[in-house]
Amino acid sequence: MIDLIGAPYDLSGPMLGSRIGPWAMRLLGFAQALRDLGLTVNDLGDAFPLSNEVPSRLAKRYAEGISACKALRKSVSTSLKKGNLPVVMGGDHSLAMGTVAGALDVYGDDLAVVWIDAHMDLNTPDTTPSGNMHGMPLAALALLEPGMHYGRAEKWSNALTEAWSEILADVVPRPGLRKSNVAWIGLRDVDEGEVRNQEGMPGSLVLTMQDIDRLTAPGAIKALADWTASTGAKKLWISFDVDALDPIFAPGTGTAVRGGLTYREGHLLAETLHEMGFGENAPFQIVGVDLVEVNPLHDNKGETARVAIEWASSLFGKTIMHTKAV
Ligand SMILES: [Mn+2]
Repeated sequence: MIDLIGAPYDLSGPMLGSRIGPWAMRLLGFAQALRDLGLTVNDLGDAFPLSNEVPSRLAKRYAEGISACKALRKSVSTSLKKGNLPVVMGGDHSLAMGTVAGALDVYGDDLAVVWIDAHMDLNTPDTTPSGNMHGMPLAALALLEPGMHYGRAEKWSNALTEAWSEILADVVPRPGLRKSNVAWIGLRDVDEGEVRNQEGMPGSLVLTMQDIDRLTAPGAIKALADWTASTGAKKLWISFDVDALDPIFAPGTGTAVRGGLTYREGHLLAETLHEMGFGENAPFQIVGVDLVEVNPLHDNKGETARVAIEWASSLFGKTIMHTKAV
């Protein structure tokens, strides 16, 4: 059974609007699209209330993000313990600190994360160029301590440093996500500090858009399958940021970067992940999914919410000739 969970929070990115992403996906028929595949779908509603406030103080924004992540951690671990498959609709990508934390509560070292995104989201408070927490969730999940890369002292530092300590202490369960158990796909906008942080994560896999161009999509998918086997992990969390897709196909998102996955490259990836992660003979088990950074306020007639629904349908087994999941 699929548990749909809304996560209406968007204060960790530069642009407001993804807090209503879950509602755009609901109104465009996400649950029904999955039911049409023969799946049982339960929409649990939102993990925390949708707010119409826009606090100006950074400390308040971070505090709301932390409480959103705590609520999600609980919703996700509850869903997993029931044997269900949580699909979390964001919201911005900082929410993955909560969703993956919930999966870590249940699976620990057996969990690996496939991060499909234009960005690494691996900044620590000392490397972030923006102070935006949606660029930092993987660093928190891997419990990366701030280093001394830049010694930045911008205005966000104090509030961010405090929020970071709280996240590492209260949101992410020890010992955190194994540093080898992260694969990135679709990268094309990476910060210098993120590259250094990734150097401290041996065994993790980086597939940039250059890699996808050179290997082609099937070659990149083979590299992903080999990496997954190398981690020893059997449970996969798929964290899909719609900005992995080229802005031609997903214009409604906070930090669009051109040069992304084409519509079909994205779908081939979803279709192959389906084969890898579902069914009795599959080598791995997909245990949960994030669909984040759908921003209806910057969208073009609902295209981005629609493409997220279509991508998720492929992940859950829709193919061109067989619309029912197998
Ligand atoms: Mn992201």
